[in-house]
Amino acid sequence: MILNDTIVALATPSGIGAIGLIRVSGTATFEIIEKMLHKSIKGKKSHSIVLRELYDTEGVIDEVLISVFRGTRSYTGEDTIEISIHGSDYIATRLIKSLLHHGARMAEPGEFTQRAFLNGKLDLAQAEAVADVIASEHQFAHEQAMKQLRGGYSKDIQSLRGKLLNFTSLIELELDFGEEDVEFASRDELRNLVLEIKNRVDRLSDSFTLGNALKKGFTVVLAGRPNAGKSTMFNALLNEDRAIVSDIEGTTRDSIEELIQVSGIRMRVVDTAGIRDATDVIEKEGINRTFKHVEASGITLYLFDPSHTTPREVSSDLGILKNKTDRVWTIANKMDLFTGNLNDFGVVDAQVSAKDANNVVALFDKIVQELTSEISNLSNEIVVTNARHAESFRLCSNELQSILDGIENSLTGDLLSFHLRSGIKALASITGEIDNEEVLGNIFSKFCIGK
Ligand SMILES: Nc1nc2c(ncn2[C@@H]2O[C@H](COP(=O)(O)OP(=O)(O)OP(=O)(O)O)[C@@H](O)[C@H]2O)c(=O)[nH]1
Ligand SMILES: [Mg+2]
Repeated sequence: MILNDTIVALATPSGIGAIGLIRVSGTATFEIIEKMLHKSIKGKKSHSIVLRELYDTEGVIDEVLISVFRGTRSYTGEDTIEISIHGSDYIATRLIKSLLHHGARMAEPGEFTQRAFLNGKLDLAQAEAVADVIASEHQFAHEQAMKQLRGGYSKDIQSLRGKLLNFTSLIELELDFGEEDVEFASRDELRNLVLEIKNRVDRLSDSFTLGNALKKGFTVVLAGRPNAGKSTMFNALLNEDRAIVSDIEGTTRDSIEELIQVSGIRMRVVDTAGIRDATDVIEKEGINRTFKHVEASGITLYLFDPSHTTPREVSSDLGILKNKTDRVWTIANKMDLFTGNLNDFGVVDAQVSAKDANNVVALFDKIVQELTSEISNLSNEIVVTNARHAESFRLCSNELQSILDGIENSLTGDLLSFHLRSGIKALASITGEIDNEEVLGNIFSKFCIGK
């Protein structure tokens, strides 16, 4: 990666728009733009905006606004200008062509952010958060990306690394004393420290399953016997007649899913074929699909009609479902018709009447509450949503476990130090204190051009 050339890219989508934005960054930024101006912008302070006409050999290209960012005060950490043009592909192409002619080159995807990282404006986890902020389509994803952009667990990681490094140097000092039987690093203290750090790292690592599910949309599967009212609840949630509802058992044969938002959390709700011993091949296939969805669900809501289902049937259904997924809630539906006692049915998590949408929203709020409290229990509301980070936390945790086992078995100092260093390296890779070109290239290539 060459840092001393000047890069250019269109930062807005191509096509017609009120405004288009072209970014230029690098040491020759101001030298290049001066060649296209009749009236210089020399002496314009950082963070000022000037109105100018830009020219190529053919004549005027456009009347533009130029935002000036000097030196380290820019996003990339180097001289940058942002040119706001009239949003036309013709103008953008002609302007970029002229910038290239005067010595700039086209930026690679993510290269502006990569420069920000290489110039120390952002750490790697923050740089990745920039891509997540741009990609975020709902409140949860946006919140997590913003937290990470503002530093997220970067500060935590730094402090954990610092503590581990301290111990590593003490242990390595022991090694210098060779034969002499000295112990600068108290093994008890090391054990406590490693336990504390492992606890934190494990919680972050565990939060990925939930964090990733929430980022992509938390899957809620509606399951139960035919006629339990699954499609009715599905329609109530969407507020439209999306799925066919009828009193004929086996109405829904294929699964249908839709996205909804509940208190800032995106949910993928799946209506499924009712579970029974079907003889029809199509219905059988539908029920197979139901089970596949249950297996992949974040939560499965088991709906039953207490007027037409026995406690024994409910408990048998629950046995099957809980075998396939961890989180199953039991929902008594058609409570408008039921006059008996629910006690015999074991734990019932909610009572609803899907037909009049009674208690349905409250039920989904309850799911959100549970997820929110789980997040805060896991790691102070910061969850890991990035697979690369999750893998590094897992690697670090393994090394920490090896240290704990090692202390137990009086492992020699050099081996303890090896595991300490590997653990530190795993943590460091999250914030980018690594010098692996390939990893870096891979991360930034996923960005869009102009960011
Ligand atoms: N009274 C009352 N009827 C309901 C309620 N929920 C659903 N029903 C009725 O129960 C019948 C079955 O509803 P569906 O939503 O089609 O049931 P399902 O679970 O999707 O059934 P399958 O697709 O066959 O598996 C329909 O006649 C609904 O109108 C409710 O809360 N109260
Ligand atoms: Mg149905």
